[in-house]
This record gives sequence, structure tokens and C-alpha cells, in this order.
Amino acid sequence: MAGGALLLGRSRLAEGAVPDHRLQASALDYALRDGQVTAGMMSFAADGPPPVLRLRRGAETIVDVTNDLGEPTTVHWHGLRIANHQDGVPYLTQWPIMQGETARYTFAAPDAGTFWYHPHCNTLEQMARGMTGALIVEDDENAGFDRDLVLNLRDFRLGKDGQFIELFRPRQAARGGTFGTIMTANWRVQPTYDLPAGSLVRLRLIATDVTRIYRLSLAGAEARLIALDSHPTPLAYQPQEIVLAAGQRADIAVRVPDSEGETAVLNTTISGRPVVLARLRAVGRSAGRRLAELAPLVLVAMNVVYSLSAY
Ligand SMILES: [Cu+2]
Repeated sequence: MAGGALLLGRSRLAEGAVPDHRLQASALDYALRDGQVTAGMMSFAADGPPPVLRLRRGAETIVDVTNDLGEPTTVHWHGLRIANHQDGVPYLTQWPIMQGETARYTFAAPDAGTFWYHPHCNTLEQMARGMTGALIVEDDENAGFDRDLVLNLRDFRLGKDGQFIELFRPRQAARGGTFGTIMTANWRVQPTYDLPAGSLVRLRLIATDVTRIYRLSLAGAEARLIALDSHPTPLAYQPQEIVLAAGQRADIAVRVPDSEGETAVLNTTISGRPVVLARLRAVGRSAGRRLAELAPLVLVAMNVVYSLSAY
């Protein structure tokens, strides 16, 4: 049988078409902490974190994945209700994408919301080294946000010298898993994002760590949970903290503070104490927006019918 490139992308529509997105599975050195380069990172880009993929709901999307990793890989589109043969599971739905090969994935995402993508070969290691990316499915409707900010939350397991240490310990497997040693958002430690004062931001939080269970809260800004795992949540459901386990997502409507320089802080709680994950800083004159101006999210579910004969 042939390699992965031949098994994927049999959709007639997609043949010869230019891809909407290209991912390059890559090994790279990268400074997760200032002045300290970590060797042996892995990504879906040659020079930095996996890109945020933005798709239109219902539109056929082509993603070409080139493997320059030095070992086999695939891509699984976490949470998307798409045809099984595009699901990225090696030996089950496709052959692994071997070094130097390019595989074409073609699918139409039936639901809008916040999702993510990751490999399914040597999965824990490839993810632990960085191969987790955000996937956003946009709807035609605009709920009225001024900005859209994605935070890919994950830990990396580094020693004091900034290099990877043993990624998983068997002994920890029975004790809640092996935790990383530095916590990141978008491959940065406690990043600060500048946002227009008084504006409305759709904050998309994705827990792509496989061990940590996040207990998230946002201090210093008005905010409202609007979706969990891509499902709109009722206005009345406003938990004190949002618990996200591996693979889960939360969408939060945030009103950026009014005064220039004022900061909202995204925390996770560890042993009862808040630990900062990221900061949102207000810049400029207040836009004076209000959360009440946002249209509620609606769940638009398309029926998914697959025809075997089409492939
Ligand atoms: Cu997954």
C-alpha cells in the first residue's frame, strides 16, 4: 500500500486545488523563556508555535500537512464532526505521514466554535514538545466582538537549564500524571496582550496540556462564560471558576477595563492559590462597549451525512 499522501484527499473537489492552510510538522529550537533556547521542540510551523487555523463553518477546507519532523506523524482535528477518513488516526483512517511526505486533509467543519489539532503518532511526546494548535471555526454571524484572542494553554517539562527533562514518569501515572515545570499561554510565560480599552474581546481558552486540570478565573474585568467545548452556555450559568481538563475549551466574553494601563489577569488556581497565566492590558481611550451589546451565541448544528460512494 502507498503512503499517507495517497490515502487522503480523494475528494474530487479538492484535487489540484490550492490548500487553504499549510502546516509544516517541524523540529526546532525555541526560546520559551527569555534568553534560554529549548532544543527539541516540535511544532506545526518551522519557526514558532503551531499557527491558529481559522476556517469557515460549512465550507470545504483543504489543509496540506508536510512532515519535516524526522519521524512519522498525522493530524487529528480535535472536536470536529468530520468524516472518519479525515480524522487523522494512523493505521485506522490513514497511513502515517512519513518524513518528507505531504498529506492533504479535506473537510467541512459543521459546527462553529473553538477547537484544536494535534498529532496521533508518538502522540504524548509530540504534544509534550509543542504540537498542539488552535483551530477556530467561524460562523457568518458576528456576535459583536471587537477582538478575538486565542490562548493555547499548556505546560512544558524543562529543567533549570531550559532543556526538556523526562517527559512522563511511570510512577506519576497513578498519581494524577506528570506535570510540566513551566506553564505557558501561546508558548509564552505570563504574556501580556494589549487590547483596546473598554472593548469586547472573545477570549478562547484551550487546555492542550495532557496532565494539568485548569481552574480558571479572570480578575479585574467584567467577563461572561459564553461557550464550553464549542457549545454555547446559558447566560445564567456563570461559574466562579472554569474547570478545564485536557482538551477542553472555554470561550469567554471579556470587557477590557476602561483606563489605559489597567490589567485583567487570567489565573489558574493551584493548591488554593492563584497563579498567573496571562494578562490583558487596556490601551487607548475607552471604546465604552458593554457586554449586554453582544448577541447571544446560537448553536447551529448541521446535519452531517456522509456518502461512502463519494470517496
Ligand atoms: Cu484530541
